Amino acid sequence: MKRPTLFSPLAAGLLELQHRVVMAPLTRMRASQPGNVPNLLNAEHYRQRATPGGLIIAEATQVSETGQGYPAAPGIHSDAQVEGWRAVTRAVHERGGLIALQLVHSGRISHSSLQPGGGLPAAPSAVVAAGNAFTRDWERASFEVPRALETGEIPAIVSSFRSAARNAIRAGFDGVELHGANGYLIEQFLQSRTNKRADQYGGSIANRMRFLVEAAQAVAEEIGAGRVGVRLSPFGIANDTGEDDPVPLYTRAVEALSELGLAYMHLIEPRASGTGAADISRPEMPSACALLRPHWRGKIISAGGYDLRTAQEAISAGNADAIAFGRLFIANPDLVERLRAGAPLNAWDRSTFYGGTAAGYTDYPAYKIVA
Ligand code: 8OZ
Repeated sequence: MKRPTLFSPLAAGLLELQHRVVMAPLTRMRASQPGNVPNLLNAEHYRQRATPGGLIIAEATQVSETGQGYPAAPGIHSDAQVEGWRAVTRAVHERGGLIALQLVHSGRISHSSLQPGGGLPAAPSAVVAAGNAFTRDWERASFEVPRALETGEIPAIVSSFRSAARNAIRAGFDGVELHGANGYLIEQFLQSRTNKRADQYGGSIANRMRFLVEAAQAVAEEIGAGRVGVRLSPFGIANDTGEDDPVPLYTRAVEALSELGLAYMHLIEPRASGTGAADISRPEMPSACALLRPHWRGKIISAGGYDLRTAQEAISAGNADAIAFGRLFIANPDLVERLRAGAPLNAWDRSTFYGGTAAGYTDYPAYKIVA
């Protein structure tokens, strides 16, 4: 059989891709206020980046009010949000593209100003993150010590992932991705530095991965496993995370998820910081997708600082089935065509990543061949 390239088709569960250049989920903090509602500018941003049979994973979207971690981050828990997202999915589908929604609960990576009633963010344990939150007024403030969730509160959070997935399908998404990476709630449960619980959700690896597996099961049951992906960052350090010994934890978690028959596993390589902060390079770290490939029976999307050459290499080496690009997709609305043509790429402007309007969002130029 001929080896696949970045431009070969791929079936990932029920998602039928015509090429393997995936748009990574990108937090841009541009939802309409009040209510964190996706709008027509957001629809235009995604429309520009849609290609026939190309998969877009839309930005981290909170499953509930308490799941919000950033100002103007969109949600998928209100009817207005479902309506707003409908315009986004319609715009992508009109161009023949596919779009999945990333579902997040931020846990401790939030701020009381973003929480209903100004309450403290909740997390598996009352362990504060180093660093700064974004407040509702776009200020930076030290993270607060989160409130530890009661065991009895956890089923409702699992249900909020389930209802968010149902809403995503109502809004026209082709699938959802659970955000289990970069230090948000699912990863807070997974990792021992943030999970000090003594109940069935803490302690052993089996217990720490319980929340992830329950959320994935609930969502798969709700919308069908073939429409569900999971994103993990086994060697990540974003948002003050980092497991001392990640290999046994992530091997077990990936093996358990593999049983569910999900559409894909999305792994972040330890080359990218994941927080939008400056780039990091940790060449001493192992490749997440190469390491976990033998433990996963479905498709793998790999993300983290790829360019055309390294993406092609990862696909042809068989370490990944598709490659997600983030910053390159921010700066190049026509990234897929540019990669296909080997055309030069626009540079990204970090100063317009978060918040604001069209500048740095929908005004990056497409490539023009100058005759
Ligand atoms: C950058 C800024 C804010 C949020 C992640 C959702 O790290 C994010 C995020 C990234 O996954």
